[in-house]
Amino acid sequence: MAVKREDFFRFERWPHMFCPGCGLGTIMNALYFAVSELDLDLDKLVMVGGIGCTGRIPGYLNIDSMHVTHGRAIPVALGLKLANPELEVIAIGGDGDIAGIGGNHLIHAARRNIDIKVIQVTNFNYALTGGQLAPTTPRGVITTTTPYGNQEYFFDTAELVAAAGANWVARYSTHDPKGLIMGFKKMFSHRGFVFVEVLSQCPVQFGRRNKMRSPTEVLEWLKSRTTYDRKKVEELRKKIGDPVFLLGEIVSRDRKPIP
Ligand SMILES: Cc1ncc(C[n+]2csc(CCOP(=O)(O)OP(=O)(O)O)c2C)c(N)n1
Ligand code: SF4
Repeated sequence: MAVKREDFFRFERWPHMFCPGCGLGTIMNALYFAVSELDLDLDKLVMVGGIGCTGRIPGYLNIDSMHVTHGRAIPVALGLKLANPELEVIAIGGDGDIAGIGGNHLIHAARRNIDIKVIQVTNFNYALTGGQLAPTTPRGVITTTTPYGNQEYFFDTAELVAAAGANWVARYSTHDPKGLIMGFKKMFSHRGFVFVEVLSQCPVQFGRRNKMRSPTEVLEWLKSRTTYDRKKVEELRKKIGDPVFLLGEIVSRDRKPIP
């Protein structure tokens, strides 16, 4: 490992605020393995987090970072990139942050093919504020604002961003940490607008309201509803109904990025 763990994490800020069994720890760790194995220059890496459990991640990393208002991580990341194109800028946030309140920034940054990376952690609810409905909440799911089950259809954010024009879009899940590390490594090899959606377990706000009382039950749920094989998506959907998610690379283009 080229980058040492103690150089990547701000251990002085430990213990972190994530609940036991939360997928965000797996995601931070996978990011560490990717950065370390690629031996990336930490002085060139910048991360912008929005508001939410996910948005706290940059604060635990020993790189320059910004904690900005809810939904606005992408425009701030864009400003950083325009000010210094040498930087590798990553915006990170929850599904509410990136696809909900920040959804318009997301689709237009993808359309413009801005040279930044966005990581959306999809835990199917607004976790930090108590488990409300998100645009990614599947139908039938119980949240604090849908106590009788969600009636609405959900965004497949990765497909949305692919359609909006991003250069590289992929999706991974915390039930497969090795796949996630590989995905983060690939993410750094692409330029232009790069979007990685990570399906993740929120056992506290999402799991326990939906008869999944332990983190492993949510991980099993994720495993049962995902496949890396595009041909199997429809087959699986017919068998168990939505949500079903394709994992791995969803789109790969080589359009000239801005800036
Ligand atoms: C403008 C604004 N609206 C609402 C909020 C309240 N708020 C804080 S975090 C959040 C949602 C968190 O959910 P998500 O973005 O999915 O992140 P998670 O906590 O699930 O990681 C909301 C609605 C806020 N801080 N600012
Ligand atoms: S509320 Fe959910 S997403 Fe937030 S730290 Fe706890 S388990 Fe993780």
